[in-house]
Amino acid sequence: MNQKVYFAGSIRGGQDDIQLYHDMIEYIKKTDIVLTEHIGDMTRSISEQSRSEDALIYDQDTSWLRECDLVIAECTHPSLGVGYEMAYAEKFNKPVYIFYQNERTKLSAMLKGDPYFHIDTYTSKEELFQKLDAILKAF
Ligand code: 6IA
Repeated sequence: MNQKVYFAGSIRGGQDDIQLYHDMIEYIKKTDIVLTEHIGDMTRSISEQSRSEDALIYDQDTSWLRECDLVIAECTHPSLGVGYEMAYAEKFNKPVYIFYQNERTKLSAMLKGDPYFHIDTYTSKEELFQKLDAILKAF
Protein backbone atom coordinates (compact mmCIF):
# COMPACT_ATOMS: atom_id res chain seq x y z
CA MET A 1 0.00 0.00 0.00
CA ASN A 2 1.30 3.41 -1.04
CA GLN A 3 4.71 2.11 -2.04
CA LYS A 4 6.57 4.24 -4.57
CA VAL A 5 6.89 2.13 -7.71
CA TYR A 6 9.27 2.96 -10.55
CA PHE A 7 7.66 1.38 -13.58
CA ALA A 8 10.00 0.80 -16.54
CA GLY A 9 9.06 0.00 -20.12
CA SER A 10 10.39 0.66 -23.58
CA ILE A 11 9.96 4.14 -25.11
CA ARG A 12 12.51 4.81 -27.87
CA GLY A 13 13.19 1.07 -28.05
CA GLY A 14 9.67 0.87 -29.50
CA GLN A 15 6.20 1.49 -28.12
CA ASP A 16 4.36 -1.60 -29.42
CA ASP A 17 3.39 -2.48 -25.83
CA ILE A 18 2.32 0.98 -24.66
CA GLN A 19 -1.28 -0.17 -24.00
CA LEU A 20 0.07 -2.99 -21.81
CA TYR A 21 2.28 -0.53 -19.86
CA HIS A 22 -0.72 1.78 -19.45
CA ASP A 23 -2.85 -1.07 -18.07
CA MET A 24 -0.09 -2.22 -15.69
CA ILE A 25 0.39 1.34 -14.40
CA GLU A 26 -3.36 1.78 -13.84
CA TYR A 27 -3.45 -1.56 -12.01
CA ILE A 28 -0.53 -0.68 -9.72
CA LYS A 29 -2.08 2.74 -9.03
CA LYS A 30 -5.11 1.08 -7.40
CA THR A 31 -2.97 0.41 -4.32
CA ASP A 32 0.36 2.15 -4.81
CA ILE A 33 2.07 5.20 -6.32
CA VAL A 34 3.65 5.06 -9.78
CA LEU A 35 6.42 7.64 -10.20
CA THR A 36 6.74 7.08 -13.97
CA GLU A 37 3.20 7.39 -15.33
CA HIS A 38 4.42 8.91 -18.62
CA ILE A 39 5.58 5.43 -19.78
CA GLY A 40 1.95 4.50 -20.51
CA ASP A 41 0.92 7.93 -21.79
CA MET A 42 -0.44 7.38 -25.28
CA THR A 43 -0.86 11.11 -25.97
CA ARG A 44 2.84 12.05 -25.94
CA SER A 45 5.14 11.73 -28.91
CA ILE A 46 8.63 10.23 -28.84
CA SER A 47 10.05 12.59 -31.43
CA GLU A 48 13.76 13.24 -30.86
CA GLN A 49 14.41 15.48 -27.91
CA SER A 50 17.43 17.76 -27.65
CA ARG A 51 20.42 16.71 -25.60
CA SER A 52 19.48 19.14 -22.83
CA GLU A 53 15.95 17.69 -22.66
CA ASP A 54 17.49 14.23 -22.55
CA ALA A 55 19.71 15.36 -19.65
CA LEU A 56 16.61 16.51 -17.75
CA ILE A 57 14.93 13.13 -18.39
CA TYR A 58 18.05 11.32 -17.20
CA ASP A 59 18.31 13.44 -14.02
CA GLN A 60 14.61 13.01 -13.19
CA ASP A 61 14.53 9.26 -13.85
CA THR A 62 17.71 8.49 -11.91
CA SER A 63 16.44 10.62 -9.03
CA TRP A 64 13.15 8.62 -9.03
CA LEU A 65 15.13 5.37 -9.15
CA ARG A 66 17.00 6.41 -5.99
CA GLU A 67 13.72 7.50 -4.35
CA CYS A 68 11.50 4.51 -5.20
CA ASP A 69 10.70 1.55 -2.94
CA LEU A 70 10.71 -0.98 -5.77
CA VAL A 71 11.08 -1.25 -9.53
CA ILE A 72 8.68 -3.14 -11.80
CA ALA A 73 9.73 -3.56 -15.42
CA GLU A 74 7.96 -5.04 -18.43
CA CYS A 75 10.85 -6.25 -20.59
CA THR A 76 9.18 -8.13 -23.45
CA HIS A 77 10.11 -5.30 -25.82
CA PRO A 78 13.90 -4.75 -25.62
CA SER A 79 15.03 -1.25 -24.61
CA LEU A 80 18.50 0.14 -23.93
CA GLY A 81 17.06 2.62 -21.44
CA VAL A 82 15.25 -0.07 -19.45
CA GLY A 83 18.40 -2.21 -19.34
CA TYR A 84 20.33 0.77 -18.00
CA GLU A 85 17.63 1.40 -15.39
CA MET A 86 17.78 -2.21 -14.16
CA ALA A 87 21.53 -1.93 -13.54
CA TYR A 88 21.11 1.50 -11.92
CA ALA A 89 18.41 0.15 -9.57
CA GLU A 90 20.65 -2.76 -8.59
CA LYS A 91 23.48 -0.34 -7.78
CA PHE A 92 21.13 1.36 -5.29
CA ASN A 93 19.87 -1.96 -3.87
CA LYS A 94 16.29 -1.41 -5.03
CA PRO A 95 14.16 -4.56 -5.35
CA VAL A 96 13.68 -5.18 -9.09
CA TYR A 97 10.84 -7.29 -10.56
CA ILE A 98 11.11 -8.05 -14.26
CA PHE A 99 8.26 -9.52 -16.31
CA TYR A 100 8.28 -10.71 -19.90
CA GLN A 101 6.31 -12.87 -22.30
CA ASN A 102 8.41 -15.93 -23.03
CA GLU A 103 6.78 -16.68 -26.37
CA ARG A 104 7.53 -13.18 -27.72
CA THR A 105 11.13 -12.59 -26.67
CA LYS A 106 14.42 -14.03 -25.53
CA LEU A 107 15.32 -11.96 -22.50
CA SER A 108 18.90 -10.69 -22.45
CA ALA A 109 21.41 -12.87 -20.59
CA MET A 110 22.55 -9.69 -18.82
CA LEU A 111 19.20 -9.64 -17.02
CA LYS A 112 18.47 -13.38 -16.89
CA GLY A 113 21.97 -14.20 -15.73
CA ASP A 114 21.99 -11.71 -12.87
CA PRO A 115 20.70 -13.43 -9.69
CA TYR A 116 19.89 -10.04 -8.14
CA PHE A 117 16.74 -9.64 -10.26
CA HIS A 118 13.35 -11.26 -9.60
CA ILE A 119 12.36 -12.43 -13.08
CA ASP A 120 9.05 -14.01 -14.07
CA THR A 121 7.12 -14.78 -17.25
CA TYR A 122 3.40 -14.58 -17.95
CA THR A 123 1.04 -15.48 -20.75
CA SER A 124 -2.06 -13.39 -19.95
CA LYS A 125 -2.80 -10.03 -18.36
CA GLU A 126 -4.84 -11.79 -15.64
CA GLU A 127 -1.82 -13.90 -14.70
CA LEU A 128 0.41 -10.82 -14.74
CA PHE A 129 -1.95 -8.87 -12.47
CA GLN A 130 -2.08 -11.78 -9.99
CA LYS A 131 1.70 -11.76 -9.87
CA LEU A 132 1.73 -7.99 -9.38
CA ASP A 133 -0.74 -8.41 -6.50
CA ALA A 134 1.55 -10.88 -4.76
CA ILE A 135 4.53 -8.53 -5.05
CA LEU A 136 2.70 -5.41 -3.93
CA LYS A 137 1.07 -7.19 -0.97
CA ALA A 138 4.51 -8.29 0.25
CA PHE A 139 5.64 -4.66 0.67
O1 6IA B 1 15.67 3.58 -24.40
P1 6IA B 1 14.21 3.77 -24.08
O2 6IA B 1 13.67 5.10 -24.50
O3 6IA B 1 13.33 2.64 -24.62
O4 6IA B 1 14.15 3.71 -22.48
C1 6IA B 1 12.92 3.64 -21.77
C2 6IA B 1 13.16 3.89 -20.30
O5 6IA B 1 13.90 5.12 -20.14
C3 6IA B 1 11.83 4.05 -19.54
O6 6IA B 1 11.69 3.04 -18.55
C4 6IA B 1 11.89 5.45 -18.93
O7 6IA B 1 11.94 5.39 -17.52
C5 6IA B 1 13.15 6.10 -19.48
N1 6IA B 1 12.82 7.15 -20.48
C6 6IA B 1 13.12 7.15 -21.79
N2 6IA B 1 12.61 8.24 -22.42
C7 6IA B 1 11.96 8.94 -21.48
C8 6IA B 1 11.17 10.11 -21.51
N3 6IA B 1 10.91 10.74 -22.69
N4 6IA B 1 10.66 10.57 -20.35
C9 6IA B 1 10.88 9.89 -19.20
N5 6IA B 1 11.58 8.73 -19.10
C10 6IA B 1 12.10 8.26 -20.23
C11 6IA B 1 9.94 11.82 -22.83
C12 6IA B 1 8.52 11.37 -22.60
C13 6IA B 1 7.99 10.32 -23.58
C14 6IA B 1 6.77 9.62 -22.98
C15 6IA B 1 7.66 10.94 -24.90
